[in-house]
Amino acid sequence: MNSLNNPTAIGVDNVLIYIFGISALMLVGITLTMIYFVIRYRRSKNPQPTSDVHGNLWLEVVWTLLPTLIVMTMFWYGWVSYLGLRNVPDGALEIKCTARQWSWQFEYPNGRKSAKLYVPVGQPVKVNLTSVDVLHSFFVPAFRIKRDVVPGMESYVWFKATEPGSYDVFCAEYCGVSHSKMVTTVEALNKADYAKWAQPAVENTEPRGLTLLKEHGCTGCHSLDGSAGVGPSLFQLNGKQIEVKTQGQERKLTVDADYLRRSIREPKADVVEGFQPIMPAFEKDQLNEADQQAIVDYLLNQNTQPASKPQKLDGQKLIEENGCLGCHSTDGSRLAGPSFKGLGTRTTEVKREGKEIKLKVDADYLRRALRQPNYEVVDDYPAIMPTFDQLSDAEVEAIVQELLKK
Ligand code: HEC
Ligand code: HEC
Ligand SMILES: [Cu+2]
Repeated sequence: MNSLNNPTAIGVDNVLIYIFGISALMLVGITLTMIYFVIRYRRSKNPQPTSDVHGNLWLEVVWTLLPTLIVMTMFWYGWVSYLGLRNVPDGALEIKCTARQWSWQFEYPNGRKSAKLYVPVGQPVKVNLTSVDVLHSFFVPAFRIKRDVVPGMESYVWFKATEPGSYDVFCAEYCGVSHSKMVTTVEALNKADYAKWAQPAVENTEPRGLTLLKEHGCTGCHSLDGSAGVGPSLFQLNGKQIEVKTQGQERKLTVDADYLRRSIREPKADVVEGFQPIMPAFEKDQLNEADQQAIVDYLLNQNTQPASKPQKLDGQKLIEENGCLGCHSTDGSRLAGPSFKGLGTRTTEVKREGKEIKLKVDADYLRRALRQPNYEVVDDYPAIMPTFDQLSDAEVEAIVQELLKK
């Protein structure tokens, strides 16, 4: 068992010790008294009854009130501790947890996903629980937390890891054949390691010009995606034909580097038709030549598409994150579904619309296996593979390519 030095565990343990302690005391006290009475008042020593009491009000009151009070303190203490498990402290990091047959998936505020629950030491963590299929139960013995995970319902647990380490997570609700494999861990990392983990190796690939646009507040007035704003959108400006007013005269011009440079330093020189001349001039001391040039370059080259996260899809990671390995092994052994080992070169026998057919595994088949798992069901396996609607086409493609290599 792991360290108990964390708030949820301390709360639960104290109640347990209290109730167990009182019970043990009662057991010992009552047993000793009983043994004493059995010996002291045994028949061989006392052949005749020595007293004939029919009632004692005082005694009745004491032995009714005392146990009631003791049981009430147990209730009170348990209730307070239960509230401690339900009331999440301020500043908790919220992580989404999705349970499925037979794996856990955690999603962090920055959109990152993982099969293990990574948390920083010293910060409370609120885990929002949902299930996509059947009833599961999220159980972390080291933190003394356990909560049912119900499809169609949101629930939560919270905990705070106080020491770095790896803590077991179990599913505590029988949820099908591989229920016992539905295990993972909480990985508590110290602050520095967690920051490193949370900021994946993805470098800041954002073009400098875009960063500058945000830093100087240009995006407060200008959209980058063509949508309307206080100022004209900066989307696809290069070579655009626009109408401006120059010294009260309307004229047409084509957007080029000179025009853009002027728009930044002297925005009132050419005022775009349909807009108020409210853009502040950005002088050299605010925006030096190099930065101005970076912005102009960005506006000219980039076609100013909305900054989308550059993301290389990793098939293997997607397979791990989406719980495929809960049902599919990679070493040839049989789990709930067929092993991925050698899948790319396999000929499988499936039932398609009730007919037995043999087919060679290829990209199309794998795509269908993910999108319509019940269309072709592999012989000798139950049709329990879930449909992964939440995967985008690109993600499916990455997984398919990865599976072909297996
Ligand atoms: C307070 C709002 C505001 C801010 C901040 C602002 N602008 Fe503008 N911008 C405007 C308005 C309004 C116009 C249209 C009127 C005009 O041409 O002066 C404009 C026009 C422009 C144009 C010409 C667009 C076209 O379609 O021809 C460019 C280029 C431009 N701004 C770039 C920038 C850059 C770069 C920054 C940041 C360094 C910035 N703006 C900050 C309001 C703003
Ligand atoms: C709940 C268990 C379960 C999960 C989770 C699961 N599968 Fe399956 N999968 C099965 C079963 C059972 C079969 C065989 C029956 C069938 O074809 O529907 C199967 C079949 C397949 C096949 C066809 C295999 C063959 O030998 O022809 C592929 C490919 C596949 N799954 C990929 C995946 C991927 C990728 C994921 C994760 C995104 C995944 N599965 C998640 C249970 C599961
Ligand atoms: Cu489960």
